[in-house]
Parts: sequence; structure tokens; C-alpha cells
Amino acid sequence: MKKLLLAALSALLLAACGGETVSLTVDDATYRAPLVNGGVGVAYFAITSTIADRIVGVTSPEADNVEIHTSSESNGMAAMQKLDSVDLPAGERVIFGPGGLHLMVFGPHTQPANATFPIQITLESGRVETISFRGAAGGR
Ligand SMILES: [Cu+2]
Repeated sequence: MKKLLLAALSALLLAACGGETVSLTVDDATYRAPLVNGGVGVAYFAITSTIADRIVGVTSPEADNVEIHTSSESNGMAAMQKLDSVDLPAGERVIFGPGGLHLMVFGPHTQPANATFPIQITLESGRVETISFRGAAGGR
């Protein structure tokens, strides 16, 4: 399928079959760089697909590895679990944010302050989108 580089944070593209209009909207895309060299970055965003789809891969040209994680708490201890995919129900805004789903960025290359951080997501439908995450000061 066709690759699309996103300049803006939302995209409109035509489905391969039937000329049906399918859109994917991404907002609040924020990247928090690690506080120390060798640390791990984290990326948050919200995504809405007009058709049922699923995120099946994440990668970045600016990092060694990116993983989808979910956070949970048991006995007062926060824990993270790696996920292979995340369902995107049709028309539902799926939020990656503190305390829940998030993208973990391992081995990020040094980024200038306030630079955008690109992460490419691959969807089960074959759509591939590069999201420009807004750089934010390292958080805890
Ligand atoms: Cu994590």
C-alpha cells in the first residue's frame, strides 16, 4: 500500500477499493525526551480512525526501537506491559496518555530542543502514517 508522509497532524486519503473516503486524525502528539542520556523517551497522542482498524507497528528513524506500552497498577505499584497491537474502533478517539497507553522510545537520537520527533505507525489496513510529535521538556 501507499506510504504517506504527514506534514500536518491529520490526513485524508482514499481507500484502495471503492473510492471510499477514509480519514485518520491525530492530535495532541507530544514527545518527552529522556531526562538523562541513555534514558527512554515517551510519546503521547490521540488517534481517531473513521473505519475500524488496528495499530500493528511503531517505529522511528530517530530511535533504536519504539514499543507500544500500557500502564496498570496493582497493589499500589505502577507496571507497564508491552502490547503488539492496539484496536482503533471506528470513530472512537483512542488516547495514549500518562497512566495508560503510551509509546516508549528506546535509544532516541539526540534531538535539538523543541524539535519535532517522528514516529511512524503501521495499521492493519495497510495505512502507514508518520506522526510529528511536538517536543516537550522531559517529564517524570
Ligand atoms: Cu512504557
